[in-house]
Amino acid sequence: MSCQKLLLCEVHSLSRKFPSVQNIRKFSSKRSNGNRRFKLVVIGGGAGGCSIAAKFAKTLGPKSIAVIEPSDVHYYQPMWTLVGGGMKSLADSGRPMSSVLPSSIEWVKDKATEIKPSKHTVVVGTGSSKQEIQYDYLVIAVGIQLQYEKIKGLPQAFNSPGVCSNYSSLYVNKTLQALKDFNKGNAVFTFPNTPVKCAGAPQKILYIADQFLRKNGKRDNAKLIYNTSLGVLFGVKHYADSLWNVVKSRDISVNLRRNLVEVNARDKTAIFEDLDNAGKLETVSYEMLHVTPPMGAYDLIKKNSEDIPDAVGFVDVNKGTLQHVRHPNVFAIGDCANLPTAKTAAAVAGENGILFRNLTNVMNGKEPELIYDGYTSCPLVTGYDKCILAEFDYNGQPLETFPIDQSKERRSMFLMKKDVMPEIYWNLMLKGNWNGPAPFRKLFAPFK
Ligand code: FAD
Ligand code: UQ1
Repeated sequence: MSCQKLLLCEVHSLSRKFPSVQNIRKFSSKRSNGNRRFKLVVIGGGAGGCSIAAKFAKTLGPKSIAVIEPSDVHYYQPMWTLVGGGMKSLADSGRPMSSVLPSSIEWVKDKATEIKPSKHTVVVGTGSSKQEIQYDYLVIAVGIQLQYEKIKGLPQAFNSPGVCSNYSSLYVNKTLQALKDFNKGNAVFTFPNTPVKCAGAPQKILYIADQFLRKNGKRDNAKLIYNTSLGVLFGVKHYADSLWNVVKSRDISVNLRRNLVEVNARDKTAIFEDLDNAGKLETVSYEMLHVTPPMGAYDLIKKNSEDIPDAVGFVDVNKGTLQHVRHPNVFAIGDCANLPTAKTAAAVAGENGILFRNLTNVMNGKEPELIYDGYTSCPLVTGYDKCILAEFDYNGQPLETFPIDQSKERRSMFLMKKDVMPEIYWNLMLKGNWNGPAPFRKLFAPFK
């Protein structure tokens, strides 16, 4: 069955498991009988868009908020690391969009195609179905775009065995299949030469693969290779030191400054450029290839929204207040914002309380008052029962919640990632009631 057909089956089974909220107001941009002006418009119904819409749904009246989001399914993407390793299913990671958006908002089930900040307008749809939606206040939460097509030979190579990627609902099920099919040879894992979401995920699956192959008696026949475009294993030394120990103890080869440029599925080779020697290419044969795709700002922001992006293409916000630097009635949250921190759902949790208070102030004619410290977290899963819980701020300073050394591999942190975090996400964060673990950090501070 093709990846797309598999996905459709998933969507149908999800709708049976999580019935849609009955009274949610949904209109397609093709029908123009709905209200087209809203006090608050949120673009994107992912981690950031859902959680911020939920917060404002509690304070603004009905019909005040519109969420523009084209997808039928909302995915808890952090679970895909575990899906790739066979610890959860893809269906476990998704819920119908209608069941996670607040019931009092208007869901514009379409794609935003242009933002016109000078006219306080978002354009949705294209061609004859194009329509304009007006806002008093705007929150941009569209995430970051996957760009598999920037690698020669992709995405076509995903149709061949052994090529997989935890970063997409289309390809994540191929990871477990590739592990099961593996007999001998190279298992290669990549990290692109672009900003990414969850910078730890490209190596989490490397460690899971190592454990999987050991459990199945195939590790001796395997060479595990981690080729990363970065010059370091992880951006924060406190955790990178521990990860180097993991890599050495598990006999994994790490090559820094290697960027995947081509996949040749016919002869099962991957071609990398050496970022320190211009023009030098290296060909690596693979039995299994896990690709972390290049990523970048969506064209919506980068090309189609005058005065919204920074020079690179992400939404140009104040890194403390999350308010747009030129348009005071526009804010951004999550992966689409040009915040100099690691892009994660944990960062979204740290941001959403700040954004809510600051935008509420602006709505009441006051100045933003809260300042985001860049809090982000990456549960670095290192196998089927271990995890290093990285937590840090804008300066790369550890900002740890628990009164233990979190740079050590721990089973408790693995259980938190696997069993506790999904509950926090679905039941607290998406309902607007989780601003990250700062209160727990304060509670545990005396025990550190
Ligand atoms: P998203 O959640 O991606 O949502 C963006 C939404 O915008 C989507 O629903 C999309 O359909 C919509 N959209 C896009 N374009 C448009 C448009 N033009 N118009 C309207 N809507 C649009 N984070 C962690 O904290 N911990 C982890 O362990 C972790 N592991 C991860 C592992 C993997 C494999 C992956 C892929 C991610 C992981 N993350 C993790 C990162 C986390 O999932 C993201 O950082 C988080 O989802 C960002 O939230 P967001 O709202 O900015 O973007
Ligand atoms: C977190 O708050 C969060 O957002 C919901 C995540 O995203 C899935 C995380 O992975 C982590 C680790 C946190 C931080 C939470 C705690 C309890 C340390």
